[in-house]
Amino acid sequence: DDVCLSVSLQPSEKCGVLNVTKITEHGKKVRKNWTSSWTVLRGSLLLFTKSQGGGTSWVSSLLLSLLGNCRLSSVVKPHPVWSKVFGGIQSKPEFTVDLRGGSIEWASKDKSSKKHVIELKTRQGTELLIQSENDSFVNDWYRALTDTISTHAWE
Ligand code: I3S
Repeated sequence: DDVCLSVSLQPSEKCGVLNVTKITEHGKKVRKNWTSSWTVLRGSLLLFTKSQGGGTSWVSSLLLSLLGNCRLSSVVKPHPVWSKVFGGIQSKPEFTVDLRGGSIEWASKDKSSKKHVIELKTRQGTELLIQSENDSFVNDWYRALTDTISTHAWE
């Protein structure tokens, strides 16, 4: 299982490993595909990067978290040296959602059999499930996402 860690640099910045699947895209239901994702919250954007292979993903996450640097793993292309050191993490986000105008709630039992599942709906008609076995970790994310949505409510 992935080790769950997160760091908060600014209130709007947070990162960690979460299980994620889309359930709806552009208003259309899609087949679930749970993946372990390195997840970064930056401003109103939530970025997901697929964690690669078992061990490396959490080791990289651990090191990145200890360094307190969310930036290494996404958007900004990491310096080649860092890429070598933290080889388990891809530099490009797999997908990004804009939280502005979105909504969040705890997923009902019929949405997933898993525990601690957040359901996130975007204004663009994408629905995601976000999950971790670690409940306090998921609670932190729930709070951060809720805060972000309300902070950007009038944009
Ligand atoms: O809501 P569902 O369709 O029961 O979700 C489960 C399936 O997507 C399943 O995949 P396949 O039906 O493609 O074999 C996944 O392996 C499960 O993880 C999904 O359910 P949970 O309850 O874990 O979200």
